Amino acid sequence: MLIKNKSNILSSEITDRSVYEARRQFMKAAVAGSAGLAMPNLVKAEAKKYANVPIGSHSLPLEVNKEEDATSYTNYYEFSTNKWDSTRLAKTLKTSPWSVTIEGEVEKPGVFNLEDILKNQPLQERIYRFRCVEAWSMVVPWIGFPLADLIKRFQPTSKAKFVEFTTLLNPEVMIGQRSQVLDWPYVEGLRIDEATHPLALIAVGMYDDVLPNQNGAPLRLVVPWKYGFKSIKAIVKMRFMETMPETSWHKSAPNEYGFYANVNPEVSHPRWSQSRERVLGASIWTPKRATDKFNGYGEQVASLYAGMDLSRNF
Ligand SMILES: Nc1nc2c(c(=O)[nH]1)N[C@H]1C(S)=C(S)[C@@H](COP(=O)(O)O)O[C@H]1N2
Ligand SMILES: [Mo]
Repeated sequence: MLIKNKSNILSSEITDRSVYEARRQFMKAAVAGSAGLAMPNLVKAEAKKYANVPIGSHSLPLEVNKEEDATSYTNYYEFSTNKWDSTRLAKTLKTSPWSVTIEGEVEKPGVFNLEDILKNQPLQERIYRFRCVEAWSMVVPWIGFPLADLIKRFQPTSKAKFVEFTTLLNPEVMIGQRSQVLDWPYVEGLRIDEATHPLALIAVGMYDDVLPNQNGAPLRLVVPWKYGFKSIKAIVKMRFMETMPETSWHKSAPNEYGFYANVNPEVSHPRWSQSRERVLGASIWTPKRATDKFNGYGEQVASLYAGMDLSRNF
C-alpha cells in the first residue's frame, strides 16, 4: 500500500519510493558483486541476516537515521538509566534459547519457543518514525511482522479486550533491576484493536540484521504512533485480558505517562512541551522538528480513538 499521509511529511524528507528501492537493491547488488575486495563495509553487510527481507506495506520511504544513532543511544532501564551504559551492559544478556508465554483470554495458551514463533513467519522491512516521550526522534528500518499475525494464532476469546506484555525479569544480568527506578518486570499494554492494527509490529531486527541486544533482542514491540516507552523490549509474556493492564510507566507516574501514550504535540508532558522533537544525529544548530499528532500516522489510527478526549486519555 502506498502511504496515504504524505501531506503530513515535508516533501524534502521524502525519497521517492522507487528511488529508495532502487538504491537498496543497488547496495545489495554491490555487496554481492564486491567479493571481498575494496569495500569492507559492504562486505560486512553481506553477513547481515535480514539483508534480503522485502520492504513491506506501511513502510515510509524516508531517509533513515544512521544505524549508530539508533543502536548507541538506547533506553533500557533494566540495564541502566544512562543511555550509553544500557547500550553497553545489554550485550551481556543471553537471548537464546528464548520462549514467550501466552496466557489469559485465548483458546491456545502455552509456552512457545522463539524458533517456533518465527518458523514460516514471513518478515518484512518497515521504515517507521520513532518518537520518545523525552522529545527526541529517529527514523528506523525495522525487520519484523505484524503483531496481528501473532495474536491470531493464539485465538483470543471475545473477552480479550487488552493485551499485556512483559519483559524478562533477571536481576543477575539485568543489573538495573536491582534498583527500584521502576517496578520490575517492565510491563506494557495495548487495547486489542490497537494491538491488531496493521501498523503494530513485532520486531526481530533492524538495519537488515538481527536486533542488537540493546534495542530489545530477541523480540520487541514497535508501535509507531505512540511514545517509545510503549515499544517494550525483550518480551517473555503476553497476557490477554478483559480489563486494562497496569503498566510500568503509568504506575510510576500516572500524571506523566498515560496508558494510551499516543504521540500528541497538543498535550504537554507536565515537565516539558511535546510540540517539537530533536532528531537524533542532527547538529545542535539544526532547528527541532515539529511533532506530528500520532507521530504522522493519524490517517491510519485516529479512528481508533474516535469520541475519546485525548487530553484526558493521554
Ligand atoms: N523493557 C524495556 N523496554 C523499553 C524500555 C525499557 O527501559 N525497558 N524503554 C522504552 C523507551 S522509553 C524507549 S524510547 C524505547 C527505546 O528504544 P530504542 O532503545 O531501541 O531506541 O524502548 C522502550 N522499551
Ligand atoms: Mo522513551
